[in-house]
Amino acid sequence: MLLKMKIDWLLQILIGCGSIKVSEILKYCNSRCLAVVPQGGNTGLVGGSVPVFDEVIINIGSMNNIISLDKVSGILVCEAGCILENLDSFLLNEGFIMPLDLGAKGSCQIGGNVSTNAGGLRYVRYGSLHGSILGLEVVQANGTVLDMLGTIRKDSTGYDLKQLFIGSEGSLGIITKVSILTPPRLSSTNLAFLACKDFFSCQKLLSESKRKLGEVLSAFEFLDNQSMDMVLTYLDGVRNPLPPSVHNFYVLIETTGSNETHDKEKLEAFLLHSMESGLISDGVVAQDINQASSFWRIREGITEALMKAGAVYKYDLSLPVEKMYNLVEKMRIRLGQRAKVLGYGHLGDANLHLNISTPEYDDTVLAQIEPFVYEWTSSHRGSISAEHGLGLMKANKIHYSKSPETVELMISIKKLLDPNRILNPYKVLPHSLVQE
Ligand code: FAD
Ligand code: 2HG
Ligand code: ZN
Repeated sequence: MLLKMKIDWLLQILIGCGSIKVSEILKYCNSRCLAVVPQGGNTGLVGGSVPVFDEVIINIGSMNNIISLDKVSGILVCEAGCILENLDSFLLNEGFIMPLDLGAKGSCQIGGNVSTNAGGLRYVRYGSLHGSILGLEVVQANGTVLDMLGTIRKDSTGYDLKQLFIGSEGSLGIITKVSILTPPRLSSTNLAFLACKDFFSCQKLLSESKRKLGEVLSAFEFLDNQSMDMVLTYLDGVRNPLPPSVHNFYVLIETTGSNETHDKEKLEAFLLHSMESGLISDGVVAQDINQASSFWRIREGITEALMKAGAVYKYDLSLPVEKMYNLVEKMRIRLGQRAKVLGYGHLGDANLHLNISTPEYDDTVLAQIEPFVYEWTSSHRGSISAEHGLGLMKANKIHYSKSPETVELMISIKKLLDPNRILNPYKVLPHSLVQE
């Protein structure tokens, strides 16, 4: 009964949600030591947005207003519950685009994107949210509303505190408003879908494309043959745009620029040269937007195909490009016929998505994968989470990427900002250390 009253009260407060309402909820929860889970579009891949026990979920999806767009600078200010794709559609009409794009764009929210420090397909061009986010409004655990909603590019007055909340996965505060620098929408986009015989050729193609397509390069993605098979097997209506042949790797190169003829000629000359030098074994350039979407569907559909295939063990790693695929091969040797091992990801940013698919979860398979995958990544000074965060699933693995002193400082910051530890418990940092 008491719980029902509590929930009714919270629901009432959420009607017509705003930062003041979020503040009231947090004040209430903090005073009673009730744990909360901030939730956006719930598309995260590490269990950050789901309650573990009896936490109160604060979903800010109804805070979805666009507040302003400066049409000269491209600075957009909006509420944190805006869906990424809706923001991109709004901007399209105004001559701008969002600096990030993900397969989950139809459901994920900008507040969730900022909280996970999401990367995605445009990272190679527009970089990290740590650069694009100009300001945030954040509600602290005790209900204090922090106005850091700057709309200027340059500001070196004191500590840049908003950076602490980018990638903190709801463990330090709830983001309620976002100010983001959006780039101009350029008129010409080209997309090539290419095949390479080995990973070394993919790597070489990347360095060549950075040199020769530099100013127009807007995405550089790769998938291996096993990822292609997965998509062809589990997704309806998807086909390989290249004639049947044994291709070990596929690469998508997108260019975005302002001069249709120049950009197309530049890409075609690059592809011809790469074909002649043997870096590319086959390829096709999208002739219209529908064909381009069908190419993207292959790359963006891998996560969905994997979910349909059965159990999946997911790893999101930053590694030196030249070492990256060695891990996939090592994993295949370790697992043999017991699992399908897929390697794909944002090659332009040296971000590997290593996914291991089995008919069902199996502890003996897991024992072959972990801790090996983390130890190997750590030994190459990589990151065990390039863009998905640590959430619940990887909170205890943080030491593979961060030194003990760094983790200790993070825990001190957590305790300072959230002394009652009500914000997203069990996530990001090892729970036992936060509770000490
Ligand atoms: P949620 O999943 O709801 O939450 C994620 C975390 O942020 C949780 O810890 C939550 O507590 C916290 N949070 C959410 N909103 C707030 C808020 N307002 N204030 C404070 N904390 C908050 N990720 C990439 O980086 N790159 C990709 O290319 C990519 N592609 C994807 C493709 C698919 C098909 C899927 C399913 C996921 C993909 N993801 C990708 C992962 C996911 O979409 C991103 O992590 C996304 O940024 C999460 O946003 P969300 O709104 O769904 O957040
Ligand atoms: C992608 O780039 C996403 O497609 C999801 O980050 C990766 O499912 C994954 O492992
Ligand atoms: Zn990704």
